[in-house]
Parts: sequence; structure tokens; C-alpha cells
Amino acid sequence: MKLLGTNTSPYVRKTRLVLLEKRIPHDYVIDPPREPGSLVVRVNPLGRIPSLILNDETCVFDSAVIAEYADTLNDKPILIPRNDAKARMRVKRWEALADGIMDSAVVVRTESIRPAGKQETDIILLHNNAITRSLSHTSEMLGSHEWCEGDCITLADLALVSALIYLDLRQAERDWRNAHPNLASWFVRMSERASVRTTMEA
Ligand SMILES: N[C@@H](CCC(=O)N[C@@H](CS)C(=O)NCC(=O)O)C(=O)O
Repeated sequence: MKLLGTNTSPYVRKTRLVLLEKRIPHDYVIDPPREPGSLVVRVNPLGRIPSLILNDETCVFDSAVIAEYADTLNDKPILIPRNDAKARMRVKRWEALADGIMDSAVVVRTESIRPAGKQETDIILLHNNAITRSLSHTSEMLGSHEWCEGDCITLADLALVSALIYLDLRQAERDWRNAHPNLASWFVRMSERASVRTTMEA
């Protein structure tokens, strides 16, 4: 299978982390969807990344669907609990929270690079406030636990670390580490994982 993406996209990072953690063989192909000749628009009508092309040429999108599909391919490790409905819901809710932080950060980024007079400052504020609230919520939920959900790594951890790496990239001025020291120490541990390091390198 082939994963189309770019190194800056947080949604792509999340799916790369899933494939790497589960050791699912794949080719990672950098393919910015807006560049002429991009394969993305030919395989995914939405023209978005990540797009995962299976060996039978089926295209899987978006990142939540890719993560869920990949998780069914083996159980080493199981990243989305299978039998405990509440635990499964909580992992998917963590993912929704992390994806929502990414969504808001993308909106803020898109607005911020428009010419000063054309920026929608109220939209920027709305989304920055959503990120701030979500980080507080995240920090409270994590508490002093080692993992976001249960006693081992899940999709929740992979989604959250992807959102935080994107915040560091696009909102370096946001001092979330001082505001939430528990998130900061969890992040340090996550950053040491081989999968995360691989996505930071290339
Ligand atoms: N909800 C989607 C969001 C994917 C998304 O919006 N990706 C962005 C890149 S971060 C994209 O492909 N945008 C289209 C473009 O850049 O032209 C997912 O989780 O996969």
C-alpha cells in the first residue's frame, strides 16, 4: 500500500504513526495535493491528504478511516479497543478532540497567512479559544496517567502527539508546555518513540 501525504500535515502524521506502530509495510510518498501532476486528486475526489492507496487500488480516506482500517490489519498493538464499547468510544473521542485541535490550527494558519487587512480576526480568535479550551480538557483528562486511555498506547496518543507537533510547527508562540506540565512530560516520552522520531526526520 501507498500513503500519499506531506510532512507538515498533522492528519498525515497520525496515519503514518499508526502504520509505523503496527509495522504495516507501506510506501510513504510525498505528494502535495495542489501541485501539478499530484496523484491525490486522481485517487481522492476530495483532493486531500492523507490518502491511502491499497494494493487493489482502493483509495482510503480520511485519516480516521485510514487509522481504523489499518488497526484491523493486525493486533500488534490494538490501537482502538475492540470489545469494550466505552473504551472504544473514549479512544475515538480523544481522536476527535485531537483532530478538532488540528482543524482549528489549520483554520488559524490559513487566516494568518492572508494579507493583514483580509484576515478574519474573529475567526482566528474563535479557533484559538477552541484550541486553548481543548488543551485544558486534554490536560485534565490525561492527569498523571502514562497513556491517554487505559494502560497502553492507543490511537488517542498518536492523534494527540500529531496535534501537538502541528501546534509547535504553526503556533510556536503558544506556551502549552508551561500551561500544562503533565502534557509536556507525556509529550517528551512520546517524542522518544521510534515512530514519532521517524515522522520528525522525513
Ligand atoms: N479530516 C481530514 C482532513 C484532511 C485535510 O484537510 N488535509 C489537508 C492537509 S493538512 C489537505 O489535504 N488539504 C487540501 C490541500 O491542501 O489542498 C482527515 O482527517 O484526513
